[in-house]
Amino acid sequence: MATTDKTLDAVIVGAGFAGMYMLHRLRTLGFSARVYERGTDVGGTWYWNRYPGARCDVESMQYSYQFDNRLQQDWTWTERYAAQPELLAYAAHVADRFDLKRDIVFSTAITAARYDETSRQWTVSTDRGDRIVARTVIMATGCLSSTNEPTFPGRDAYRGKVYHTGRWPKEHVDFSGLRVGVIGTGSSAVQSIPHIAQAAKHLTVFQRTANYITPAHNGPIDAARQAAIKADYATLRARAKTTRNGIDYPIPTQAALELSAEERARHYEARYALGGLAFNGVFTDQLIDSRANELAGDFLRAKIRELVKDPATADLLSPRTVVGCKRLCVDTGYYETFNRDNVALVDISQSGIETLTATGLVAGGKAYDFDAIVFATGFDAMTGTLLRMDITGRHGQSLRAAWAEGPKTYLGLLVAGFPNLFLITGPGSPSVLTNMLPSIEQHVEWIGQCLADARDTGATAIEAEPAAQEAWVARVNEIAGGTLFPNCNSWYLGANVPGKPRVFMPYIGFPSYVEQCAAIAASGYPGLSRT
Ligand code: NA7
Repeated sequence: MATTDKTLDAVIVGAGFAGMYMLHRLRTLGFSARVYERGTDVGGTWYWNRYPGARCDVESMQYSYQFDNRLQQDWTWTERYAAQPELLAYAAHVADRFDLKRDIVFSTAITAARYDETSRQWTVSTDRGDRIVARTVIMATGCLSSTNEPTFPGRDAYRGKVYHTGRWPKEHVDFSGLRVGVIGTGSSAVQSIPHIAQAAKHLTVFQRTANYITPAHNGPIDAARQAAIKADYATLRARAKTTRNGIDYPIPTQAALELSAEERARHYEARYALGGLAFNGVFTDQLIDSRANELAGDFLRAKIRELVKDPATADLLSPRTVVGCKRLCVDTGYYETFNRDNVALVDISQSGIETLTATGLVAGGKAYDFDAIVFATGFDAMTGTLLRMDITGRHGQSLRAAWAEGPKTYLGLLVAGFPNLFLITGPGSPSVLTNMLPSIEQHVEWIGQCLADARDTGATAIEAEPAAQEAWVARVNEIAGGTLFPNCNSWYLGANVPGKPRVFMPYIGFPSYVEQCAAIAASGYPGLSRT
């Protein structure tokens, strides 16, 4: 077992976009820091999600760092929505450009972190037996980094190949000539299914819940448009920060229920033509009033009937849930895939997957044989990775115990009882309801400032006060309660993982969140004890 001889100012867990920028920021502020990453390279979510068709659902010109103007001017995106290889290349470029890798330890997972009240330091343990002592631990562990792998009976009996979209192999997976089953119809399935269908001899898709899907309208980025954005990038970046999700889309100004059917249809068509997540905000009442939401659902269901030839399949693909309550999926050719002769859709909403067998699986009492099964079953989102580590704060309290009824944080950044532990895009912050890159940057900059301010005042322990945390958790819930977001079994609520507490985790509203964080920093950090 190796123990590092020097106490670091900070250990950062994860070398995705959050961990990379955190390292750069801390260096700039004069702190010593080291990143630990379980993968063999940088990229985080884009390192693991290599499945065919993996692509960001936020436009490239916006899903990118803005902290360094030369970086955003120099980098050229090729497509409107970047595919996984391009995002990984971007991450590698950033790592090289800022010489980050000399402070990143790869192929090493953090298994535990324990706070010592006397020394006011954390001891962090790795799966390689190392122990690192640091004043601060910063969890840059991502919101979708622990896969959700349902424990179907017979899982060990199955003799074919098994893949999970969130842990896709680095090597090319060749489905040609194979009978393939895909379990799940969320974003990862929606993106990968058209590609798998093209290669496979036959593809069977097992759907528990139909999701709302809008078209990406992806394609090459026009060079003139890219140049125009770069000529005034600051304006686009600033405008994006005024929207609820930190993405520069037209802000809705009218309520669906105030308009005639014809006027509404015009708005829906315009947003559908724009494509992607823009459809979340066609009208001001869409995510607040269920009657308005139902109208948006009617529009999307009509689109499915236009795209899918077989009426029974179109009906099965038509969601009955709240539009936007689960994250909208953004597709290229998903619905059209169900017009192919080699693709079948199986409804498992009633039966679920009953069991895996040596040769396939059983659902709805029927046996299916497969050469390969793809789990597109998502993630133990937002808390999974944090709780899989053994994190122990003051008085020997574990994070698992502190969060037994659901995650509790102050600003999504700090946890009472866990001094000097920071979360980037943690539960209680806007995170997954926003464009992750500006959310990451805002958190990294706030944490850097908070640490620098503590250094200036000589404080060595920074901790959320329990009352401030309680008030924050109540605020997050109150805001969510005023919307339709909690009205379905989404991973925002933890509802996709059996036994997980049902608590709405993200804070809704990027601009008001940023404002509050800035006000707290400017007024001496009320809600935090700094000693
Ligand atoms: P998602 O969106 O959580 O989708 C997972 C899918 O897997 C979804 O259709 C689930 O059905 C299905 N699922 C999960 N567990 C089971 C079981 N036990 N049986 C059958 N089907 C199951 O994950 P993704 O990876 O697609 O996307 C995650 C995010 O990544 C996405 O929101 C984007 O932000 C990018 P359910 O809907 O729960 O009934």
